[in-house]
This record gives sequence, C-alpha cells and structure tokens, in this order.
Amino acid sequence: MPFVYLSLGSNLGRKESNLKKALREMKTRNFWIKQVSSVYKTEPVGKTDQAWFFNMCAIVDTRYPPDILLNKLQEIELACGRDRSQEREKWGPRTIDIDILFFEDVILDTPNLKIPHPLMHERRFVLVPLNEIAPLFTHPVLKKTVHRLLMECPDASIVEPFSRMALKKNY
Ligand code: PH2
Ligand code: MG
Ligand code: MG
Repeated sequence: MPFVYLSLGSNLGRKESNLKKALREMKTRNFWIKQVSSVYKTEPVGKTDQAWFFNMCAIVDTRYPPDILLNKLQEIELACGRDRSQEREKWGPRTIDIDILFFEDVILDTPNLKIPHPLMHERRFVLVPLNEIAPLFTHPVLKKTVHRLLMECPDASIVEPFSRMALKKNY
C-alpha cells in the first residue's frame, strides 16, 4: 500500500484535540497511521494577523488513490468541525487543515490537487515536523531530501516544540 505524507494544522478551538481527533477519524476510514511527529506551536505564515497554529506531520498507509484520498481528508476535516463556508479568506483561521505533502513519489498537477504540495519546501511549519519522521525522503520534483530542504529553507517563521512526546497511541 502506498505511503502518504500529511501535514496537519489547527488554529481555532481546542487545537491539540483537533489534531488528535483528525488522527482518530483517519483510523476509522482505513488509514493505517505509520508515524506521527511531535506537535509544534507555529507562527502563522502567509496571513500573519491570526492565532498561532499547532502543526504536525504523519505518515499513513492507505489504499485510496490520490483523488479519493483528497475527498476522504475533506470528509475528516468536516468531521473535525471545519466549516469552509465560514472561511472568508485564503489561509485564514481553521479548526483543522490536512494537506497531502507526498504520495510516494507520485507527481500530480491537476486544478484540484497538486502533489507534492507546491509550497511545502517554503514552510518551516511543514519541514520541521516532517524532518522528524522522514528526513531522508526525497522530494520527487526537487530531488532533495526533506532534511536538505529544511537546511535550505529561507522561511524564518518561528516553529517551537509544543509536545515532545509524539501522540503515538494517545489519540
Ligand atoms: N496553514 C496555512 C497558512 N499559514 N501557518 C502556520 N503556521 N501553520 C499552518 O498550518 C498554516 C499557516 C494554509 O493552510
Ligand atoms: Mg494548508
Ligand atoms: Mg488544505
């Protein structure tokens, strides 16, 4: 089964609970959670006048092809209380955001879904947690490891460990 690399973020409501709930919702939908990173407190990027985020990454195993996987993740976002109709602006506050970073070494460029995630290498809030669980994974387009992308990342936004203990069995 393919390995998928996900980024999770929350900056509305009970942020850590939202992340845990998202992982639980995945388990009920035939996602096998292989690894989870620590949770980090991160400065908002893009739109800066909003609450700080909690971010983490996970590696999951699923049988869903990328487009179905995207639907499933949106279903999970909804189950965790995300209401896209209330989101007035791009990159504004949300209870949960789950983004596909990599789908094995698949490269996909459709209007709805781009894999690898086109901004991931510019975001410390993605690369720091991802480097914890997949430092040697090679970006299929940029041909650089996650560790190298982090070392070369120009983003200076703050990413600080929130819980050192990975969520592990605790969700
Ligand atoms: N997500 C965004 C925009 N900005 N900043 C942080 N720190 N964390 C996020 O998850 C995040 C963001 C759009 O999805
Ligand atoms: Mg996002
Ligand atoms: Mg998203």
